[in-house]
Amino acid sequence: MVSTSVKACLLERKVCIGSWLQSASPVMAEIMARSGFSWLAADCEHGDVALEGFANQARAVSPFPCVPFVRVAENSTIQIRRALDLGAGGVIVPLVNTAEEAAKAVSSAKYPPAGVRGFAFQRANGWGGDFDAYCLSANGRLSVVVMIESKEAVANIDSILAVKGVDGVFIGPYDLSGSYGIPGQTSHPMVSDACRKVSDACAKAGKSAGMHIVLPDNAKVEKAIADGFTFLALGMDTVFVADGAARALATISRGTMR
Ligand code: 3PY
Ligand code: MG
Repeated sequence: MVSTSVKACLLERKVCIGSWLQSASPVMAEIMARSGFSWLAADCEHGDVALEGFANQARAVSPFPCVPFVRVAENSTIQIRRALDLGAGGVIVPLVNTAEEAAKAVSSAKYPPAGVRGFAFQRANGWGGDFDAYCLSANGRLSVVVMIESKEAVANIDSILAVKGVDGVFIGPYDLSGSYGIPGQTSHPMVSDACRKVSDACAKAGKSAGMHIVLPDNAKVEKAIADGFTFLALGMDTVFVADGAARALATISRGTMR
């Protein structure tokens, strides 16, 4: 059910472009999958996307080569288990600050003996129809990406990356800027230095570095790739709609409205 190509990109540090779903809309998910994103993350940390909403988004993207991810609400064994049970191809776990927290995220995502994920007939295994095959392959196929969004996480980056089963890390630029006392200043040198430290550590550890470019433009995306970031989320459904609406309205000149 889930394409493995995103996992391969993570393991091979290849550029892989996804985006973000801030709304619970399966329509947005379908349109964005159709437009060619390799992965889409349903944001269950912020906003109103509940796991039920994610399941419908996963159904909407299933005809396309697009892997549904969940950014879970928190580093919780049950949240991670439920996201994967509903068919997530991977989880993005927010606010992971230490190797112990990274190990908890990995363990939550893996069936025993590697971890503590529980077994159930669920959407991910065709409601039991593909149970055996799914359970045998899930640990190797599903992705675990942990978010680096604090000073503490940056300080601990080498030990976080050393945790077996962490497929990559993902910078949350806004929380990171907040943690450095410069909220919202995602281009501030302190944030750039932190990003460089994370990307250098990833290169050394052979793991993928990712980031969310919430308001993408050519320069930001090219810089991120040049800086070694490969697992990139560009924009989000809500921003795309707002941009399109503003562009449409901008075509109306003042004269036309008179
Ligand atoms: C952040 O910038 O903190 C994020 O989590 C973006 O997704
Ligand atoms: Mg964040």
